[in-house]
Amino acid sequence: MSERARFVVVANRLPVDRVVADDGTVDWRTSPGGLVTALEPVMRRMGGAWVGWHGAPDETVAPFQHDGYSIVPVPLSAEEYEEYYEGFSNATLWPLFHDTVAFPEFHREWWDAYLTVNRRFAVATAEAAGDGATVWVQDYQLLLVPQMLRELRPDLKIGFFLHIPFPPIELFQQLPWRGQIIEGLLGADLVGFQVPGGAQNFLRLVRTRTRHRVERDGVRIAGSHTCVARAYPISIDSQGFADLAETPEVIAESEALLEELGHPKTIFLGVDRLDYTKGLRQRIRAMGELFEEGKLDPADTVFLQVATPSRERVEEYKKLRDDIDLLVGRINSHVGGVGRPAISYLHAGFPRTTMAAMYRIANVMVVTPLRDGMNLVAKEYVACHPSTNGALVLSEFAGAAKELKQAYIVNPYDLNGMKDVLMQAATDAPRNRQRRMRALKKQVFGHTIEQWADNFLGDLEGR
Ligand code: GDG
Repeated sequence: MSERARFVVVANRLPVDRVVADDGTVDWRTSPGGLVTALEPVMRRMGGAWVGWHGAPDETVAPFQHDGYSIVPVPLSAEEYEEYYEGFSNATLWPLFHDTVAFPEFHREWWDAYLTVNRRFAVATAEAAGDGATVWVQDYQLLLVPQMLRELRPDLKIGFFLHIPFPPIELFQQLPWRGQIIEGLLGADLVGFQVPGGAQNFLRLVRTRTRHRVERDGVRIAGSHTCVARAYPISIDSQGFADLAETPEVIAESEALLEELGHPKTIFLGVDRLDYTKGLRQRIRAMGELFEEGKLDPADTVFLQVATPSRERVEEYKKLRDDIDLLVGRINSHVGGVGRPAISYLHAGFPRTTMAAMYRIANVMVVTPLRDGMNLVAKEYVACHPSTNGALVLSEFAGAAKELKQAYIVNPYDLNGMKDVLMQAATDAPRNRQRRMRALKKQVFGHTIEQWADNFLGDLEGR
C-alpha cells in the first residue's frame, strides 16, 4: 500500500461481501452481523484501513478503497478456514466463552492454525499501519494479535475489543493454551469488554494465573507497558435506525407485512443468527406451549421468527437447524388454522429495511439468549419501534440486560417463568408498557455507537 493508515481496524471478516453479477462484474456489498453493524459507521467517520478476510478461501485479493477507507484483504486457505475459523474460533472458543452452552472441542491442529492465522493478521496490520498509528483489534478470532503486533511494532497504540462474553476463570482454565491467550491479550494497551463482569473475570484470571502485577484495572507488563481492562458496552446508530424505520419504503413494507400476516392483534418477533447461544429452542418451546394451552390464540396472534443462516458447516449448527425445523413443524401441525401457521419461521437473511419493518410492527420483541455479549437486536427494536406501546422481553444473560433494565426480564432456562413474562408483556396495562418503553428509549438514544467508539478510542489515546 502506498500510504500507511493512522487508524486501523483488524477483524476476522472485512465489512464487505463480494457479489459477482451475471456478466461477471465484481462489486462489494456491506455484510450483515453484529460486529459490522457496530463498526461500519465508526470506520466511515474515522477513515483509515480495515484489515480482514474477504470471505473466499484460497484466493488473494488486492487492497482497495470502499466508502472512504482502505480495505486490506488477508488470505485464508480452505484448510485454515476449517481449522482456524470453523474449528478453533467457532467450535472451541465460541462455546467455551458462552458458558459452555455447547461442548467446546479441543484439537491441537486447530490451535496450530489459529496461531498461524493470527500471525498473518499481525503481519498484515504491521504493514498497513503508519508510524505511531492506533490499531483496534476485534474479537475472539484474533486474541493473539495484540501481543504479536506489539512485538512487530512497539510504536503502535493497540486496543482490543471482545464482542462476546469473557468467561469465568473456572471455564477459561479448561483451555490447554490458556497461558498464550492471556499473554496475547495483554499485548494491548486497552482491552474492552461488553460488561464490567467480563473485565473482572479477565483481571481475576491474570491475578490467578500470571505473575504480572495488577493494580485496580491495570496490568503492569514489566519492561513494557500497562494493559488496562474495562467495560465499554456496545450500542447502535440509534438515530440512524429510528430514521430508517420512518422512511416511506419501510412504512410501506411494514404495511405489506401486516397484510401478509393477516393483521393479527399481537405479533411476537424474534430475530437472531441461527446460533445455539440465542436460546431459540427454549423460546420456541415456550411460545408453542402458550399456543397449545390456549393462552395465545393463533387466530389473532403470530410468532414471527427470523433465523439468519450462520456457520452452517459447523456440526452443532447443523443439529440446531434440524431441531428447530422439527420443533416449529410439530407446533404448527398442532395449532393454527388453515392457511396461517402460529409460528411463521423464516430461515433466511433480509435487507436492513425489512428488519426495520419487522421491528415496526412487532408488539412484543423476544430476545432470549442463554448467553450473549450484548445483543444489538434488542437495541435496534427499541430504536425502530415507532410507539411506546411495544414491549421488549429480554434474557438476563444478555449483556444488554445490564443496561435495558426496564425490559421484561426472563431466565430462558425457566420455561414456566418465561411463559408468564411473555404473557405479561403481551397483556400488561398500556401505562406500564409505556413507562418501560420510554425508559428503554431514553437509554438507547442516550448511549450510541458513536459514544462507544469515542469512549474506547479516547481512553486508548490517553494511554
Ligand atoms: C456479536 C455478539 C454483540 C441479523 N440478521 C440479519 C441482520 N442481522 C443483524 C442484526 C444485528 C446483528 O446482525 C446481530 O447482532 P447481535 O448483537 O444480535 O448478535 P451477534 O451477531 O451474535 O453479534 C453480540 C455483537 O457482536 C456486537 O458487539 O452484541 O453479543 O454475539 O445488527 O440486525 N441484518 C440484516 N439481515 C439479516 O438477516 N441486514
